[in-house]
Amino acid sequence: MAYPGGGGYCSGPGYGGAPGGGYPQQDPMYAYFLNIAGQDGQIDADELQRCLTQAGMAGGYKPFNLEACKLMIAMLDRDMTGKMGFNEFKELGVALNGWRQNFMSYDADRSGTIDGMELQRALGSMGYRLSPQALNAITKRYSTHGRITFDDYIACCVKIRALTDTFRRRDTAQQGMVNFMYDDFIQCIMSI
Ligand SMILES: [Ca+2]
Ligand SMILES: [Ca+2]
Repeated sequence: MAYPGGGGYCSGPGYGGAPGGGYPQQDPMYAYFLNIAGQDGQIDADELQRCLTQAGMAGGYKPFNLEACKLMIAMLDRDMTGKMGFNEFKELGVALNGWRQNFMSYDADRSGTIDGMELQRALGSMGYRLSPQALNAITKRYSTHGRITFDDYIACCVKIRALTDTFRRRDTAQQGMVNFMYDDFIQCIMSI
């Protein structure tokens, strides 16, 4: 099997459980959420980018990767609104913490970036079995001057997971092989 089985890291904490019941108004996070979400009470990619940039999540002085924000919203958008509601936002918090801990465990010198080899090791530890060629292509795509920042790392993790899930759904025999029609292939790739 070329990819992590049985749900991969999405079966970790924060996934699968029913979103917290009760009244969101009583949740201390709710005011913070509303402050980011603005009038419509939903967080879109621009709002999420602003929030994560202000929280210093991108490291350095650049804004948080907007592509990563879009990917994260799409990943957690259970009610298909295209934006992030309160429960989805809380799930994101859990996922972000997991990625951050994972990222920092590879960032030995605490520079806020990891190198290509470390990214490849991280992907391996998530269960992805990829050829050196595939790993090199990923590293090239997500690094800047050989270094990978946290937000680029997230973009990479979310995308490889989403594409793997899409592939796995079509790989009914679980053999790591699928026949794609051109139009279907484009739909899969372009919607992520
Ligand atoms: Ca909003
Ligand atoms: Ca939503």
